[in-house]
Amino acid sequence: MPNQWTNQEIAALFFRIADILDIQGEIVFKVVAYRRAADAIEHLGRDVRDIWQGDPKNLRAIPGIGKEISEKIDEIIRTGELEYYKKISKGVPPGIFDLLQVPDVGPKTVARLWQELKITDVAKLEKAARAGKLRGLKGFGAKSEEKILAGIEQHRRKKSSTRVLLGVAYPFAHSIIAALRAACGDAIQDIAPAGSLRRMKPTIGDLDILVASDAPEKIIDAFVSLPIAREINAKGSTKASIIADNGMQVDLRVLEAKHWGAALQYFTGSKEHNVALRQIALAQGLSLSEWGFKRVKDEKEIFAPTEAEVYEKLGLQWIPPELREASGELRLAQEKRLPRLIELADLKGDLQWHSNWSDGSFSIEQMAEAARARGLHYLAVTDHSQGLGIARGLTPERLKEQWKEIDALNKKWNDFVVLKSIEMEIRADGSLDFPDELLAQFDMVLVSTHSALKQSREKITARVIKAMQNPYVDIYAHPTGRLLGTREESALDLEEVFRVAKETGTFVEIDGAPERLDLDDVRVRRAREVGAQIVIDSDAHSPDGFDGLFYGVAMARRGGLEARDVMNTLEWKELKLKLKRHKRKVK
Ligand code: DGT
Ligand code: CA
Ligand code: CA
Ligand code: ZN
Repeated sequence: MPNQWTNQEIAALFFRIADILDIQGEIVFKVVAYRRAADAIEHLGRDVRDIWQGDPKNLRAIPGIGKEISEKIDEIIRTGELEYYKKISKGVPPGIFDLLQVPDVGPKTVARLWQELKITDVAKLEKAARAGKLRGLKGFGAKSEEKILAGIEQHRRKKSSTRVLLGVAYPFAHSIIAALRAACGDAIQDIAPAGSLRRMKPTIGDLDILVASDAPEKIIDAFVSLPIAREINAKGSTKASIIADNGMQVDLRVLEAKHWGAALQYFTGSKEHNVALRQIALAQGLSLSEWGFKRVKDEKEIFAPTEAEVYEKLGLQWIPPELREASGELRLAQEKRLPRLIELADLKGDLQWHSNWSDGSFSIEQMAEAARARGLHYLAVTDHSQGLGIARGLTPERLKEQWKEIDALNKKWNDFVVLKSIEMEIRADGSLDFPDELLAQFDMVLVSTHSALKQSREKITARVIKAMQNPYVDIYAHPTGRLLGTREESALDLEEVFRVAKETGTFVEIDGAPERLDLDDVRVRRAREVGAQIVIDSDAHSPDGFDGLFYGVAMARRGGLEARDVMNTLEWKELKLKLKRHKRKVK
């Protein structure tokens, strides 16, 4: 067992304990307590050890963590093990947890399959269902066997398919929507993406598209006939599922307009958000499903044609999809205190992108004109510094040539300015690529790490902090260094980084490049709580790359940021006054 357990690992262990207790028929209260604790740790945004500080009592400050669980966390941190888990997991076959992932197979079913039929993994379940052996169980028939087999199929697909970057899935979903609109015209009353795509998660499992229409067959036929449809998984009268030529699964549902609001709400998720929302409805005597509300006392149906009506009926503010991750948004909506989330149009400039002076493919002028056409007012050029040889990093000599080009270009506009910046490598030992006297001549300086990312937590944290303490270092970019699907986060102590960012006046960045999206929602939230100032950049290497601003804004929205929380919503002349180099001069 690792003795440097991450929050994610501790959360996973608690989810597992909850599953075991659930299967064993433990009292609901206890199961819920472990799930709540797991959820709290997962969304903490800072290392649980920072709160622990050697005393389990400190952990009780975390909502959802009481005495019993705080002591378990303490044991995990101190010993790297948990006796309680060893005890309750004894004799539980590991395949059981996989069984729980099959749609329509809940803990009670798992317990019965295990005890009565000795079914302990998905393969055995499939065999039994095919052989018609499940109908021996009370309450099971041929229909449930079919349902379980379909569920196993779905589970397999989900497990084998890799998740797709938001930056790929988003334009793809919208191209499908455009194609359906073109093919079906007026038959479509409403159409929208739902699921994780609408919530703007950094990666997407499958696409979920909803259509309101009175002609479902027409829509379904058009959908399965799209040129991008490589395979048809399922085709019914109101829903269909395909595998597209890029490998993505796309689920389409057609429904009547009167169900639109409830369906859009339901299929947007997240599942956890929906579970909590249904509880709120029940407490008001209403049952909520994808079809609408039903009054519990007399079964009267109440439709919600728009999504806003679903929330309104429950006395809640409408919740932007990006916030629907069951991380406190429902309480804020009840108290009418939801943030006014930042929008793309709030950004005035971009502080990280690359030209053909380093690893970009376009000239500074081409990039600047593209950004200006998108409505931006300034751009800070951040080609790589010499330390990054593979990216044709700039030497001081080439830098001076680049500055001449920038000065000349700036004569061209009176509504747009190109600023001199750099993406400077923080070397493995924490030293910087350029001396202070050169750094002082930039408009601003952005630093990052691309090498020696496997350093220990102590080493990499000290290295980054040293850079942030430099008076000419203004922004720390893509903090964790993650590359989605290919590179894990570094071991960096982000809590410490945010603290030092606040103390030194260094900004931390949300990098909008689809493969980075670093910081993510949980970290964004924490950065703001600690008081670090945040910027959103595209990290573009071509004009299309400025779309990164849109994805970066999505992460900021998921983290609950408002425009005022993001420094590059300011015009350059205001932003300039916030840079530490300028603040010092003014004092
Ligand atoms: P993904 O596809 O893995 O990126 O994530 P989602 O969130 O798109 O998940 P998906 O495609 O399985 O389901 C779409 C939405 O449908 C999900 O966000 C919430 C809703 N949903 C699906 N299954 C359940 C469920 O068992 N219970 C509840 N309450 N909602 C569900
Ligand atoms: Ca989905
Ligand atoms: Ca789906
Ligand atoms: Zn970079």
